[in-house]
Amino acid sequence: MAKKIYFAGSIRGGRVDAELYHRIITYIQRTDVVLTEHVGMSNLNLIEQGLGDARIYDQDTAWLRESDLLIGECTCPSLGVGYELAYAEAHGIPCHIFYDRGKTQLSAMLTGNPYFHIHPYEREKDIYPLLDEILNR
Ligand code: 6IA
Repeated sequence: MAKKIYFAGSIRGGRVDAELYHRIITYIQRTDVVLTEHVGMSNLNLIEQGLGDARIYDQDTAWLRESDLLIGECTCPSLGVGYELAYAEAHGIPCHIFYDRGKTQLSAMLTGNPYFHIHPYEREKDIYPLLDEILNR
């Protein structure tokens, strides 16, 4: 059965990796359901966000609680993604974290926590076979 995946990636933390998020989401969608497809959209209207923040928080935390797995791309630091990871841990949802080891040093609050499955990568193409394993393909 298709798994429900919560994909986490930076929004207000910066959109430098938005296209990478989109490619990862598309890859996951070959077999599974991504609840947070918008994270990979290139045309997110950040200006419109202000009014809807309470709704965004309620929706995202509800999606987190119903997800089977969180997959995060954490090269671009994001407070929201950090919060989602802690929220997922508190609800017992398995978390897989990817980051480009040549571009960033991940926070010790993630690397120091054995709850998280952490996958540093050197090239984007290294991500996809790991996703196959994580998704039991
Ligand atoms: O602190 P950040 O904004 O970088 O946090 C990013 C994380 O928070 C993502 O993994 C999302 O799941 C969540 N998040 C932050 N902003 C939004 C959002 N904004 N919509 C949904 N999830 C969000 C509204 C965009 C809208 C104009 C389409």
